Amino acid sequence: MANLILHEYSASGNCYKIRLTAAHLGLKLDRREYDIMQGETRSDAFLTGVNANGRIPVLQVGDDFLPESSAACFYLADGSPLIPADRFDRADMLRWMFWEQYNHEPNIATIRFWMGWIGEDNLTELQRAQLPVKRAAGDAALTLMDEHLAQTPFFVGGRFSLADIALYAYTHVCEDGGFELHRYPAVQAWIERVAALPGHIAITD
Ligand SMILES: N[C@@H](CCC(=O)N[C@@H](CS)C(=O)NCC(=O)O)C(=O)O
Repeated sequence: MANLILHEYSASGNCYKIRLTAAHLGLKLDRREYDIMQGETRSDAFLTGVNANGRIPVLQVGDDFLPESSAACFYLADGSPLIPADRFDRADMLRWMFWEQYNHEPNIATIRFWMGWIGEDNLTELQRAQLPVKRAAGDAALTLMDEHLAQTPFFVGGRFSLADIALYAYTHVCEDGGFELHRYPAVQAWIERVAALPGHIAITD
C-alpha cells in the first residue's frame, strides 16, 4: 500500500475512526494535525491542496486525497475481515455507517463539540435553539442502538466490523456532551466489548 497520511484534528471522533481502523489492521499512518478552532482547514492551501470541503479527516494515499471518515475506513479495510464477506451483511454494514452520519454524528458529535469546545455560554441563538432538538435526536439514536445491541454482540452479523468502529467513535465519548450512558446498558456493554478487542486503541492514543 502507498504511504498513508492522516490529515486530522486528533480529538475528533471522525479522525479516530480512521486511526482505530488502521490499528485493527496493523497499518501505519503518518499524522498531520490541524487546529480546527483556528480555522486551519479553511486556509487556501488546505482548500486547494487537501479538501475543497474544508474539513478533516482526509486520508492521503500517496498523492491522492480521500475525505470523509467512512470512505477512508472503507479504503483501509477493503478485503479485510472488518468488512463482511456476505453480500447482505456488507450492505448492512454500510446501512449503519450511513445511519451514523445522518442520525448519530450530527446530534451526538455536534453536542459534544458545542459543550466541550465552544462552551454552553458561548453558543449562538440558533445553536441554543437547536440544542434540545439535537439532544432528543441523539437520545433516539442511542435508544435504537441499545435495542439492536440487546439482540447481538456487534452491529452486523454478530462480528466486529466497520459499523462498530463508525458508531463507537462518538458513542463512547457521548457523556462529554451530557448524554447519559447508564440509560443504555446494551450500548455500555458493547463499548466494553469493543474496547477489550485486540488491536484497540483509545481516542487519546
Ligand atoms: N462527514 C465528515 C464530517 C467531517 C467533519 O465534520 N469534520 C469536522 C471535525 S469532526 C471539521 O473538519 N470541522 C472544521 C470545519 O468545519 O472547519 C466525515 O465523516 O469525515
